[in-house]
Amino acid sequence: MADLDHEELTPTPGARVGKFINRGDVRQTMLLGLLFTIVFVVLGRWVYPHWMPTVLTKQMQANEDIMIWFTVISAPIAGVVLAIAMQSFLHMHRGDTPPEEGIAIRTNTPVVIIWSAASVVFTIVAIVWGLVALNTDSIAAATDAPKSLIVDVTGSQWAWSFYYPAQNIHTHELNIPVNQPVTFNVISADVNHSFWPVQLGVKVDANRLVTTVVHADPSATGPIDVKCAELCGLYHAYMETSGAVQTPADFTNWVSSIQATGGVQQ
Ligand SMILES: [Cu+2]
Repeated sequence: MADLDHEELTPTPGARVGKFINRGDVRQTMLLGLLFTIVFVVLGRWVYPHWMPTVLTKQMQANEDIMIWFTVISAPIAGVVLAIAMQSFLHMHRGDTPPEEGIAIRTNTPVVIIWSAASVVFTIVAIVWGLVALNTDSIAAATDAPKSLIVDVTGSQWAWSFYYPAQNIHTHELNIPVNQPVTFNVISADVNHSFWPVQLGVKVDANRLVTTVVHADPSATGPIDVKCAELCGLYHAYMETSGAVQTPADFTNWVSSIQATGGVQQ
């Protein structure tokens, strides 16, 4: 071991990296890492999206895109970590005799530099991506504001209620027409809640005395699940309702049917 120690102390990082990469177990781990990476990329890009909620708005599409691409970007990290874990598990020490001590591991400057630079790049990509998405959304919301359908949303322990000012109807179902931007003015009647119409891809706090505003652009028809995403008391988990993104004709019929019964949904 004395010789090895002496050899490892020699400051020749290039030669050490070469020797390291030529080791059988290291090559095996890299190969496993590559295989796992491919598996995670295939799962993240083509399998997981089938388990995500239906995309009914541009916002939900953006959310799912970011989840898919971040899964793909992080696949090599998960792949290499799993490969190292698998390699350690398969070659774990068996028996009574303790194994010989391994060679000393010291800082490897090229690895530290590559790793730090890669982390910085990933972080900048995430920040810029988020800021661009936020900005695009704000611009779209401002442009769409005049033609938006307005829905006033009230959270209370433990139900959601909706008021459509232009239609003058009160409902407990959230129906909206496709291809028309919608603006939700969200408030709470009591404690803090969080308004989460899952398939619309938006989620915003419902606070008492302060109205929060959120926009969505429905691009497809389909059912909506509305949930509360802020622990708000005993029946928080049951604070749910449903609704749908409908065709404009279906929406108009639905509005008329409620107006016909005095403007309050039964
Ligand atoms: Cu809640």
